[in-house]
Amino acid sequence: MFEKILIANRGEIALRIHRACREMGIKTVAVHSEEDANAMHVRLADEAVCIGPAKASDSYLNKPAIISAAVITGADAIHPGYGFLSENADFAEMVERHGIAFIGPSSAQMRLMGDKVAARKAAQKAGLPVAPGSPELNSLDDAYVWAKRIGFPVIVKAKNGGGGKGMKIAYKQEDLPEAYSLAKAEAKAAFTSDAVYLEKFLAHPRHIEIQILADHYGNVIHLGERDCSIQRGNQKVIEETPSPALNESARQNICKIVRKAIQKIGYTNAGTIEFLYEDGKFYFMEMNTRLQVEHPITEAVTGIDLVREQIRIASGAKLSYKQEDIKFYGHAIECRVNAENPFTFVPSPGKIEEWHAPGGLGVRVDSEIYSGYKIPSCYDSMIAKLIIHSKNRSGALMRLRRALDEFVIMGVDTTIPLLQDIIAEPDFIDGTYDIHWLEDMLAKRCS
Ligand code: MV4
Repeated sequence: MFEKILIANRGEIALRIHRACREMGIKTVAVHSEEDANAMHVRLADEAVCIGPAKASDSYLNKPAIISAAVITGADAIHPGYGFLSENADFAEMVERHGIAFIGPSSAQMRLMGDKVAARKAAQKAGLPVAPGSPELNSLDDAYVWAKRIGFPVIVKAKNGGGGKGMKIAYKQEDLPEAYSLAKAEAKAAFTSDAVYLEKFLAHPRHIEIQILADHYGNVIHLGERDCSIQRGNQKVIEETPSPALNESARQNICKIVRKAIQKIGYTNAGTIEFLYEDGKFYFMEMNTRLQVEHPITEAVTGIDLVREQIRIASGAKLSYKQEDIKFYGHAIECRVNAENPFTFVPSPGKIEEWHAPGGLGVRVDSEIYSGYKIPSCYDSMIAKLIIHSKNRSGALMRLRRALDEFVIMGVDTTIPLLQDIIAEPDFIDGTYDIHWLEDMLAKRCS
C-alpha cells in the first residue's frame, strides 16, 4: 500500500481524499496556490507545498509544479480529485513516467474516453446502447449526408468536448450550416481541436449515470445509478439515487450491460458511464474517468468508501467487494450549495461571518468552509455538498427540507433559497423531471 499520497486539488474534494488517506494510515501532501495558503485542505494535510499563484493555470493546472511537489515530498501516488487535471491524459502519463501511481485509470484509457468519437465506438463495440450518430465530420457536405441518414433533429458535438460545451442543435436541414460552424468555432476555442461529430438529438431525456469500480484482475462491480437531471447551464444542482424514473428491472438490466462492457473494455479504477434516458431507453453519452462530485450519494446507499477503493485499486489490491456483497439501502439526495446570488447566479465571494452546518442521522456535509474563511473569487463557487440519506425517497425529502432550514451561512449569498424552492415543487416531489426542468422552472420564476 502507498505510504504518502499527494492530493492535486483544493476545496471539499481535497478534504474528502485526505480523510480516506488518514483512515488508511497514509500520509498526505497538500498542494495549494498562494491564494489558498490558509485553506482547510492545507491545514489538515501532513505536508503542504505551494505550487504557484492564484490563477488555476499557474497552480492547480501546473503539471511540472505538481509533479515536482510529489518528487520532493517523496509521494508515491497522486490523487487528482475532480476537475483540474483529473481527466488530463497527458498529466496521467507524466505521473506514470515519473514512477508515481496515478489514482485513476491508465493514461491510455483516459485518452480513449477523452475522444468522444472513439469512446462512442468502444462503447458500442462493448455492447452499450448508443444514440444514432456519425464519425468525425470532414466537411459540411459530410454533415449533410450524416444528418440525413440519422434524421433531424441532430446535435453537433466536439470530438474532444464533454460536459456540454460547444454543442449545437440543428432542428432541420437549414440549421445545419450555422450549427456546424458555431460548434467548430467553440470546439476550437475550448478544446483546441475543432473536430466535431453528430448525434441524434434527444429532446426530453433524463441524465442517468452508472457508477462502477474495476480492479486490475478483471473484477468489475456496479454501484447503481445516479439521476443528475436537475441541472442548470450544464452544472448539476441536485442528484439522487435511486432514480425515480427506473424500476428494478430497468436498473438491473442497464447495470448488467454496463458491467459486462467495462470488463470488455478492460477499464480500471472508479468510473461513471453517463447515459441519456428517454422513453424507457438508454443512450451512452460519455464515460467519466474520475471520481465525481456526486459520489457521496452512492456511498450513502451502498456504504462503500469510493476513495478508499480507488486507492486500493491503484495500489494493485483486489476489489474489497463482489457484486453479491453490494446491498443498496434507502434513498440519497445531494444538493450543491454555491456561493452565488440565488436569483442571478452571480458569484458571491467573501468572508464567511457565520457557519452552522446541519447534522443528525442521515446528514453529511462535505465542505472546506470554516467560520472566518474567505472564499476566493478565482475558483469554482461550490462551497458545500449536503448529502441526505433516509430509508426511502419521501423520508429523504423531509430530512433534506429540515437540513436546508438548519443551514446557516452568513457573509456571502448562497443558493440555499433556490434549493428550498426546488424541493418544494410538485414535479420535484413527484420525481417527474427531465434535464430541462430546472431551467424551465427558473424561466417561470422570473416572469
Ligand atoms: C445530448 C443531448 C441531447 N441529445 N445528446 C450535455 C452534456 C453532455 N455530457 C451530453 N449533453 C447532452 N447531450 C443528444 N444526442 C442533451 C445534452 C444536454 C444535457 C445532458 C445531460 C445533462 C444536462 C444537459 C443539458 C443540456 C444538454
